[in-house]
Amino acid sequence: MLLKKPDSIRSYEITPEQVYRDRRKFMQGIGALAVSALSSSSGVAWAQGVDAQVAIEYPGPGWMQPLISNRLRNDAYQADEALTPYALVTGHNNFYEFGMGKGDPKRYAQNLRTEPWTLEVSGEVEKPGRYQLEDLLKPAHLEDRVYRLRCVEAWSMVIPWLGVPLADLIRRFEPNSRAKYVEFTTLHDPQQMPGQKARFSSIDWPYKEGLRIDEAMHPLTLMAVGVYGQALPPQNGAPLRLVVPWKYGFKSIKSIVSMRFVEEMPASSWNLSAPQEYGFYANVNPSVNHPRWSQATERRLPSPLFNPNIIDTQPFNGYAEEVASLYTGMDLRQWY
Ligand SMILES: Nc1nc2c(c(=O)[nH]1)N[C@H]1C(S)=C(S)[C@@H](COP(=O)(O)O)O[C@H]1N2
Ligand SMILES: [Mo]
Repeated sequence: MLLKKPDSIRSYEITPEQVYRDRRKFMQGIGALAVSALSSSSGVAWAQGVDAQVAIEYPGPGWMQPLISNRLRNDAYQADEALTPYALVTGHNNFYEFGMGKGDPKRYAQNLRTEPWTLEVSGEVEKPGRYQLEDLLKPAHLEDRVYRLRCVEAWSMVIPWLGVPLADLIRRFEPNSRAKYVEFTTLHDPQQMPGQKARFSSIDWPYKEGLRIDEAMHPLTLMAVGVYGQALPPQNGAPLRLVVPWKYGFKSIKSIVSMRFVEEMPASSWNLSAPQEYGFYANVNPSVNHPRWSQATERRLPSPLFNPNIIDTQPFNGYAEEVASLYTGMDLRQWY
């Protein structure tokens, strides 16, 4: 997937030709949105480019606008695959805090208060504290990055995120040598998140996830604040969510309020709820099946019921060249 060396360019420095190429790719994805809205059961129509535009539905807070307009385009992270239409990226979600149906997050998350937003940083760092999202992002550079997202349920999408490399944030907190892992926690607010009130839930709230520090510092690991060139909608984990493209989607924790740097491997929600099914590492791996289904293939959305779009799943979701070396010497069957 790395076509060129990472080479960041400011949006305003892009040549007209690049803009055109970019725009065409973008429009192919967006066109799919317009078409699929009309005929979502057609497997052919969605691939045709239609010059439509994504409405700015989620402008985000005022302070985010200049950051969005000055964002960098990183040529290293553009996919040669059609983008998943905006309507699907923001309408087919897993965010159990708002219900278990794929349409529940969009239906029930719209009133989530995301401004102001505080990130609490604690544990093995020189600069712990309660950081305002605005203060964290202003010195950073937002980037557009197109990544595949592979859910453990065997469906996948191609998503143009907007975010900052997690490593850039972490360096500012100055982790010490005991910081071997990072634990992330989602907002816990049952008033706003009805799923957290459910009496019988597979998850012990709040949702937690974790990464090894070298995974967290890897250049592919992104903290997203937007998608399709605008702010993240609440259903996608506004205002701050992790994106780890070589791992199953459940590692990409949403609406993060805390990062804790620790010495021991932290607990993670899905691992706690079903340890035989969901490991801590959760690297996408077509040769290690889920106990209840195969992981060898995936449904690349949109995937119409009567004309399913089934493709082979790639080791590390196609990012093996970049990340396989993080796991040398590890038995990936044992460390699933
Ligand atoms: N807090 C929280 N984060 C979460 C989830 C969740 O239920 N709660 N679901 C995960 C799963 S299973 C997936 S596949 C991705 C989906 O992200 P998307 O809805 O933006 O596509 O979010 C992940 N992050
Ligand atoms: Mo998922």
